[in-house]
Amino acid sequence: MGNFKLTTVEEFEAATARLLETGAKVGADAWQFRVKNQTPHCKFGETGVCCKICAMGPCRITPKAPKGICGCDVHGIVGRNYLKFTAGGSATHSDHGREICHTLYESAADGNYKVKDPEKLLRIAKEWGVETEGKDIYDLAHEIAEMGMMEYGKPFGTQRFLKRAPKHTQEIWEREEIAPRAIDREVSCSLHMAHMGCSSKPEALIRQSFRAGLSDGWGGSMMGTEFSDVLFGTPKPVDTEANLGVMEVENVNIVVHGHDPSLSEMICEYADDPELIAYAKSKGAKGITVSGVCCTSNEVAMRRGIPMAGNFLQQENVVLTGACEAIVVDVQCIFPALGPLSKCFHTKFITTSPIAQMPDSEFIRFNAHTAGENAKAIVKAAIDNFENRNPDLIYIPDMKQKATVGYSVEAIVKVLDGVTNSQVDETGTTKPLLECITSGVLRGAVAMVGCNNPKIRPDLAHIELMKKLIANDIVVIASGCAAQAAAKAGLMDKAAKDICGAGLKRVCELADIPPVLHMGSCVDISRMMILASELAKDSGLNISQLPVVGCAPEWMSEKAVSIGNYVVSTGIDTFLGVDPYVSGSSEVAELLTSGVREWVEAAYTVEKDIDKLVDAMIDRIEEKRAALGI
Ligand code: BF8
Repeated sequence: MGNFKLTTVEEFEAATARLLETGAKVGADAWQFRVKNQTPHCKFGETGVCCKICAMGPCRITPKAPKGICGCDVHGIVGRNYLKFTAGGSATHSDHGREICHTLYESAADGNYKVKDPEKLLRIAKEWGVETEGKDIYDLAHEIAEMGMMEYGKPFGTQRFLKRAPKHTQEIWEREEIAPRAIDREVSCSLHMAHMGCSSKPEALIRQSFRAGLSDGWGGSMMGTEFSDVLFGTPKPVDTEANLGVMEVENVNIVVHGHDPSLSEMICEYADDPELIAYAKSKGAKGITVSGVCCTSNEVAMRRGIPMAGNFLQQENVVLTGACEAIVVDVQCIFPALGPLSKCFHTKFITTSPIAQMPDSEFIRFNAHTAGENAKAIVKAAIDNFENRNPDLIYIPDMKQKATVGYSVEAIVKVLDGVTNSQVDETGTTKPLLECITSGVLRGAVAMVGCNNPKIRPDLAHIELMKKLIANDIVVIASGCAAQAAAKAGLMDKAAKDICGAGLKRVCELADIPPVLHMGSCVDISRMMILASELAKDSGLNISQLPVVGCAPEWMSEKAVSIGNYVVSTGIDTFLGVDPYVSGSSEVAELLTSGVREWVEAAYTVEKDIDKLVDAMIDRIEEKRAALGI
C-alpha cells in the first residue's frame, strides 16, 4: 500500500470550524447557526401531514382531528404534498434542460456557443428520425433543439427518449400508465391533481409522482445532459482536484455555483483569456483560478478538469476563506445567505439568471447572445476586486485531493474494454462490465447521488457508505454533491484502489480508473439510466434483475425526490437516508417502500442508520445475484 490517505470528515469539520472563526470576526451568519434556530423542526411538516393547498386551513392532522376541513384524510394530504414536491423537482430539472435546448438553438459557427460534439448530435438526429445527409451541422443543431423544446409541450405522444429503455421497461411504463407525455403537461397535471378538490387517493398521487419524475429523468434531464454534451463536449477521463485547497491565495479566485453550464463554460473560457490573465497580473495577482461549487462545478470538472471547491454545505465556506473575489451563480441550490455573507467580505455575489434573483447580489443578466461580453465583464469585475481583499481575513484550508473524473457512459464503456481478457470490444458495449459482474469480480454497482443535508453529519454518510461498498467489490458511480464528497475525501483518486476489495482493485488497476466514478451533475443521473438500460439490453435481463441499486443518503431538494421517482420507476431499488415527508401516512409510506414494486419492479427503502443502510444495499445486491444464480 502506498502513501494514500483519505481526508476524513473530522478534518473537513476542523477546516470549517477555523473558517467560522473568521466569520465570527466579521459577524457572519452560517447555516450551522441557522439550523440551531430552526431545531426542532415542525413535526406536522416533517411527517407531511400539514395541508396548505386552500385558504380554509392550514389543516393539520392529529388523532383528534383526523380529517381536514374538506374531509381529506392524512393519506391524501401526504400523497398530495409528495406529488407537489416531485413536481417542483421535475419542473426545475426540466426547465434547466429547456434552457440548454435554447442555448443549442442559439449555437452558431461564429457565435458564443458552438457544437463541440457533432457525432453525438448526428446520433441523436438519427435516433429521432431526422434526415442528416448534406445538412449543415448548425442547421441540424437548430432543428434538433426545436424538436427538443417541443418535447415540453407537444399535445400527443410520450417522450422520445423513452425508446432508449429496454422493451420490458417501456411495456411497464405503458401498462402502468406512467409513460411521460409532454414534460410541461406532467408538471401541470401534477399541480392540477394536487389542487383542492382533485385527487386524494394515494395510488393515483404516487402514480403521477412517478410519471412526473420520469418526464424529468427520461425527458428534461436527459435533454439537458445530451445537448450539453453536444455543446460542450461529451466528458472523458480528466484529472482534477477537490476541496477548498483548490483556491489559490495568490490568484484571483472566481467560484462558479449553480447548475447550467452555459454560464460556467463561458466564465472558464474568459478566465483562460491571455488578455484577462495579463490584466489580473497587472492588479498584483499571479493568475486566475476558477473553481466550483455544486453541480455547475461538476459540469466543468467533467469536461475541463476545473477543480471542485466543494459541495452544497460548503458554499458558504468559499466566501469565508476571504480569498473569493466573486461567487458567480446561475440557478438552483444557491443559498440566499450568500448575499449578506458576501457583504461581510470583499466578495462579489453575482447573480445572472432571471430565475434566481437574490437580495444583496449584483445582477448581470446572462444570455446566449451576450454570453461572451457578460462573462468577460464578470471575470474583469472579479479581477478588479482582488485589491479589495482584507489580508487579515484570508485563510484557505490546505486541504485537497486528486481526482480523476469525466465518466460519461461513453467513457465507462471505453475504459472497461481494457478489463476483460477478451479482445477489445470494438462495438462499444457494456459486455466487459457485465463479465466482471457475472464472474463475481465485481459484486454489483451502486449509484450514489444527491445532496448534503444538515440532518446528516455532512458527507459522513456518503463517504462511509462508499468506503464499505468498494471494500466489498461494489463499484460506485456518483453524481451531484455525493460525487464531490467522494472527490474531497480522495475516493476518486486512482490510488483509492488500495482500500477496495481484491476484485474491484484488480478492475481499477486494469482499467486505470478510481473505484468511485464521477458521472456528472444531477441532471446527469440520466446517464446512469442509459447505462442501466445498456447493461440490461446487453445481458438480456430486465433492469430490475441487475445487481444495481441507487442511493441518496443525504438528499434535501425537490429535485432529489423527482430523481428518486424516476430511478425507482426505471426498475432500480433506491435507498434514502432522509424521509421524504411521508412518515405521517402509513398508506403512502407502504406504497413507496413496497406497493410500487408491483407496478415497476422496484421500491424505496428509507433508513437513517447508515450502517443499516449500507448493509441493506449489499444484501439487496447479493439477493439479486442469488436470484440470477451468479
Ligand atoms: O442538483 S446534489 S445540493 S447541487 S440538488 Fe443541489 Fe443536491 Fe447538490 Fe446539484 Ni443535485
